[in-house]
Amino acid sequence: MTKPLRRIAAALAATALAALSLTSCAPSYPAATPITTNSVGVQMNMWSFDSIAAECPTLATDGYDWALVSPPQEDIQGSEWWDHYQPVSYMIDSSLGNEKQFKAMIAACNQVGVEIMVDVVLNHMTGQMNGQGFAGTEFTKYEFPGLYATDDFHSCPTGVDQIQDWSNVEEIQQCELLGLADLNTGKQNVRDQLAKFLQGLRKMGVSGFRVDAAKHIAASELKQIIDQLPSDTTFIDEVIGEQPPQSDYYAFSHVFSFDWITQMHNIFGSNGLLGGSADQSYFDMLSPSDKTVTLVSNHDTERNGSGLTYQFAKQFNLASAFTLAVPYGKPMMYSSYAFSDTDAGPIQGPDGYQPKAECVANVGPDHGTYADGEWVCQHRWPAIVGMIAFHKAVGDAKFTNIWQEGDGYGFGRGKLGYVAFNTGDTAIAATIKTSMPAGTYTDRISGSDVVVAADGTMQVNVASWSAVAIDVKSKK
Ligand code: LM2
Ligand code: CA
Repeated sequence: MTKPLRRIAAALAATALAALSLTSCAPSYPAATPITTNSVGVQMNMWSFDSIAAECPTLATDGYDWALVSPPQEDIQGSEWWDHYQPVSYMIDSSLGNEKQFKAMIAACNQVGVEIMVDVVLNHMTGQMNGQGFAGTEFTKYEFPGLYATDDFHSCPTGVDQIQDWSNVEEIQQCELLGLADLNTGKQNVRDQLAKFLQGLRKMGVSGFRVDAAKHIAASELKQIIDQLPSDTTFIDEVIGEQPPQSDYYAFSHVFSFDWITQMHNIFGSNGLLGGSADQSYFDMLSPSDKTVTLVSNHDTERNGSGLTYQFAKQFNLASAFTLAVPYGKPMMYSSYAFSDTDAGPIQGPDGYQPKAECVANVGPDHGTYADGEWVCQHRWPAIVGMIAFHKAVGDAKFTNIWQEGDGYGFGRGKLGYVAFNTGDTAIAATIKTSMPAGTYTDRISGSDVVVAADGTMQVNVASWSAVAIDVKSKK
């Protein structure tokens, strides 16, 4: 090479190198779609990675945009579901599956357009004094090899390890929840370790996170962890109770609405307060719609009596349909397994891993009784699937044409949809005024025809503990 040529070559190489180092400085994260009021998620509680991978085509067909996976990291050994909330390392290996299966799940789901959200336990490690984790990691309560040493954990300012005063934010955040070793998220190295865990998951193709026990982490410290993730990452924080207020977390996260869980339990669990609860002025009193994930139940409320469950099938079914019907929040459905012992996890194989989940036959609220460990598959219940389509068809159209008659309650969503609920024990035959264009529609719940007359009225027969729902996309 001649001198000038060599110089040009060197210059070119330098530019290429600069370009390369520029791109390698920019984080190499796959793109994620932040959740919106139009998207629908589902918590696949304690579903194994292989099972979720197999279910994703069905989830996609049914209109689900994202699925929440139970905590995937190495946990303590045992058969209880709650072992998964006691991390001992950030290796992906537990009864739910290993890292290879985890990645295969993400690929299978992403391929059909279902994004994966992961439940992450950042506040604490295990509460066990010592032991060996699922993948063989040896630990003591405050020593986790390669991750944390004793001074990486909070020492509770009261001198008693456990949280005692649940109105004191400092205690809530710096003392131990249920005796679980409380990470000192005030320390940079601890935050970096947690961020590294999340970055690793995000790089594998995870789109976002449920932050377990988020209220037990100071908002300013959680923000510093979240700031280390790309801005298209979705965060949904678990902030329950009065202190600290959920609003502390709005600037960088969504929150779950525990008020919504309570409300659904009140309305559908007892005796139809339905009317007054479904109007705009009620929603205005709740957390901001755009920041809120609405849900009927989760793995905790399903067990502690505060939320509806598959055992109250018709109520759970209608409450889920209602959550999808209203112009409030970003809905997350719930799917789980049957249990009589609140500690019991799903059935495990001899190697400790869960066998593949299979939905019960005759999936739906009329299934009847379940054997322990059977997969209820609420996410496939016909009314829920029907209302996902309704939810997407009506977008953010406002309430119109409210109808109320005995245990019947209905509302329109602008000119885009109409839904009527019946929480009574007898069917209601009614003529309801809508703003829908005249024509014949398919009821999203029963599949029968519904005719809207030229004046917008429809004659419907709303079955006991059911609903009738039509929308522009179900017009024949
Ligand atoms: C959560 N959100 O803030 C989870 O949604 C909830 O399911 C977790 O509790 C909790 N926070 C901690 O992540 C569950 C379960 C507890 C269980 C913990 C830890 O509801 O019962 O506590 O996971 O596995 C268990 C024992 C408890 C014991 C504790 C520590 O049930 O008696 O406390 O482990 O050894 C002494
Ligand atoms: Ca804490």
